[in-house]
Amino acid sequence: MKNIIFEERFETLLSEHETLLTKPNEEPGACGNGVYRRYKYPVLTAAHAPLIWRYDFNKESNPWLMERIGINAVFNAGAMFFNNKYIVVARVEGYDRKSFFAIAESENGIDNFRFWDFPVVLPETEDPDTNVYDMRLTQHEDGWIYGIFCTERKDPTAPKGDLSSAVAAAGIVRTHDLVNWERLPDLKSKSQQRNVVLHPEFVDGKYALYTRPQDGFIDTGTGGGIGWALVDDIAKAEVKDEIIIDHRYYHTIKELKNGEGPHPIKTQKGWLHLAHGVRNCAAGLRYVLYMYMTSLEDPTKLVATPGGYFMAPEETEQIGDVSNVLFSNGWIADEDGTVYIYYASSDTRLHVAVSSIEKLTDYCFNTPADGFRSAESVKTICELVAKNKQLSKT
Ligand code: BGC
Ligand code: BMA
Repeated sequence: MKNIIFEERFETLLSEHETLLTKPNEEPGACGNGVYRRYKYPVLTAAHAPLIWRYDFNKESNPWLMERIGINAVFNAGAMFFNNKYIVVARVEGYDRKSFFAIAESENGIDNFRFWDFPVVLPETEDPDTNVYDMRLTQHEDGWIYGIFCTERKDPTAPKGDLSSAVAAAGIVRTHDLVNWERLPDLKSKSQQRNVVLHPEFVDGKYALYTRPQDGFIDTGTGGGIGWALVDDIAKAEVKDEIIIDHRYYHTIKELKNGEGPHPIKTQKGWLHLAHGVRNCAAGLRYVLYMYMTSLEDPTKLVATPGGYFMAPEETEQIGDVSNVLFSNGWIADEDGTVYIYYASSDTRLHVAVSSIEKLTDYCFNTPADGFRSAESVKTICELVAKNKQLSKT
């Protein structure tokens, strides 16, 4: 017997999904700030998740064609250019609050992203992960593609009844094809770690990691900011000497926490970094993106520190599962210098903004550094006004 409900829903589901996946993105009409262009539509949302992940398409076992597995959000994605495609490895979160990784690809980097049929099957260590998220991809000069991500497990020392205390550490995997992943031991470190990122080149013959030491699961405490550590063997990675290269400061956008975004891009003027900064306020934690540059000769030395945020949540980006958050752990630089910045808003969806290495470098070197006091901010504005007034006289 024909199952009308099933047939109708099947057609509608498929066509609505296809319309969403093939919807062209649009450049914004407004002139913007000249530094980057945000594209109008998110590149990935929960609704982009393949229907075969969510529906049992068998008429016998699912006569009403109901959704069986719900996807809650698609956000914080690592990114790379691979086999002539723009690839993102997104953090996908189910209705069950567990997140996992899944790869989506696009021909142009700005729309028509499509997930691969299967999510990433991540091998585990002998200590199983409760939750995994925020993978950074690095094509390393040793020939492997590495993925470093946060692995979270319940704190074994938490008092009975405390079901929230957890331990964050850096999990490490590597691959050649983004399908078969080899799990290496988690990064050993005296402190908890989140936002660990592998630098793409050897430094003094060693693997170099951006770290983010933290005293507790949420509080970075005495962990002063984005750190740096050299590691002899990535298959037995251990943070021994860790130095802080990008500090946190009182009354700035990174007062409470900061963390490296994707691995930095090499430019003629230094390594270009994208990071996130967090401050606390009555509405909770506010996450914004900021930039900095480090020296090619000594990647631990800051050479440009533009003040304030680079991007902050705007309009609909401000609202989501965890509101007031922009987070980025992926970007792709084309050979012509175009940079695709994949950023997520409010732990809910993934967007793209486009800029170029030249513009971002100019932004880093010519945006005044944070003066740390209101009077200094006024002084830099007055200097610019005076310079502009001078211009109109000539
Ligand atoms: C969440 C992350 C969050 C972290 C710290 C984890 O349980 O999954 O999204 O960054 O807690 O708040
Ligand atoms: C963190 C991150 C992200 C998340 C953010 C806001 O600490 O690691 O996964 O986007 O919190 O919830």
